[in-house]
Amino acid sequence: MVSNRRYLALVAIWCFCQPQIARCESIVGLFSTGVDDVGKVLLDGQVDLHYEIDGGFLPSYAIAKAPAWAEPPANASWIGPSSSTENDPVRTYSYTTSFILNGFDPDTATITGNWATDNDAHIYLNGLYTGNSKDIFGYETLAPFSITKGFVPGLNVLEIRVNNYPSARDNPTALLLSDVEGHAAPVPEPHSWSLLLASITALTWRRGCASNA
Ligand SMILES: [Ca+2]
Repeated sequence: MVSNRRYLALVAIWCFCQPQIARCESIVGLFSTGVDDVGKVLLDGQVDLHYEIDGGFLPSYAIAKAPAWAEPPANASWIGPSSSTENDPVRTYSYTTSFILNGFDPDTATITGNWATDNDAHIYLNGLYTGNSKDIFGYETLAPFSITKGFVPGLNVLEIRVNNYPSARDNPTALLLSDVEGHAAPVPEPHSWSLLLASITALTWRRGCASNA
């Protein structure tokens, strides 16, 4: 027969494991580039409503890939400040998208995906550099990125700063993000604490029954 002390320990472990069992819930509102709200790839020239450039100063357009760029997967498209792969001014372009982390523990949040950029680029979260970078040939390879810190409760802003380098040839700039996923653990719900309290109450009742026997 399980002792009262061991019974309580098992119940406590079970209760506190509930948030862990609930891990890996998806963060809503994260999208690859060049898709609509249901993940359908946009036609070339259509505006991507999930990513704006320079704080909304410019829209981002889905564009066909330039010859030197990495091939986009079937679930994403290149986007850029122009509706075609024409020359773009040499400067830094700030692509931003936002999402809400209400109900999640920010310390458990992660975002993963793949990216390619023309030209070099860095990823920031809420204004802080995440450690993810691309060099001037960032357009050649669709490579993985991972963000594991810098999340805050409520509104979060994901920013990709892309530099368009000077070039004597055709010089477009663009960004490709694919397979973008976010996950986080929900904050512990009062439900778990209620279970623990109910179990302690049950244990007290068991002790009362035992002493009356
Ligand atoms: Ca370029």
